[in-house]
Amino acid sequence: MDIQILEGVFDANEKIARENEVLFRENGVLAVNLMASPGAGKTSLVSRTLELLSGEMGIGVIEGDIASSVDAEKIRSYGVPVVQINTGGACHLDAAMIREALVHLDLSSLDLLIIENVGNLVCPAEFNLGEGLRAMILSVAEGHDKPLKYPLMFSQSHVLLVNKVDLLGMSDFDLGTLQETIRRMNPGMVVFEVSCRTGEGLSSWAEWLRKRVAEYRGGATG
Ligand SMILES: Nc1nc2c(ncn2[C@@H]2O[C@H](COP(=O)(O)OP(=O)(O)O)[C@@H](O)[C@H]2O)c(=O)[nH]1
Ligand SMILES: [Mg+2]
Ligand SMILES: [Zn+2]
Repeated sequence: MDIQILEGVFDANEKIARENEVLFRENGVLAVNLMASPGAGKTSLVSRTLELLSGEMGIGVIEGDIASSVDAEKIRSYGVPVVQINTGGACHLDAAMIREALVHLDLSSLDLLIIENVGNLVCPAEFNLGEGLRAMILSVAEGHDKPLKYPLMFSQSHVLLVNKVDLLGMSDFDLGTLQETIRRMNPGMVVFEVSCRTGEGLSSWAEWLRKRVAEYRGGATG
């Protein structure tokens, strides 16, 4: 694609993203764009978050995948509204896909919408979906150097979950080095060290997210 066509694609996406954002605002729904590489633990984190928060607020989930509905079926077992998007080959979600998915959700009954993006550390960061919060996961198995190799996603996300900390003793992943890199690239980024396997660190994440939802709805801050 030449540069002009590419700019056209991004402009069109931005326009729809802003429309999505207005819908989220009007309905008081904090939309979280959850990004990570394949296997980092996105679906596991969505499941754990539902266990911790779905009893106290309305949560909906959009599952983005290139193919299949495996993840959506897992999430559906939690009894929350789930919409599957199959991108048919595309390696990221875009704002138009979200707009279509929103037709199938009753936004007025939701406080939080978690969007599991397609597993990919590159282009999901380039497509605004209209979300209120960009969250990403880096798992211990991927190595602590990934922010240097995929700077856009790490510098644009508001929150980073370092997942699979139960595996720290089995790898050369260095949390100190990662923290140092993040401080340089994105000093405002909030970092949680978690394990979706053992549950470690997840109550702090849930507590933080609860505050963000309340803030978005114009309630409590802090
Ligand atoms: N050891 C360990 N495995 C995990 C953890 N979180 C997820 N997994 C496993 O990692 C694999 C990929 O997880 P999944 O949630 O499907 O990742 P996704 O592709 O990013 O949605 C699965 O086998 C999970 O059971 C964790 O904290 N520790
Ligand atoms: Mg998944
Ligand atoms: Zn892509």
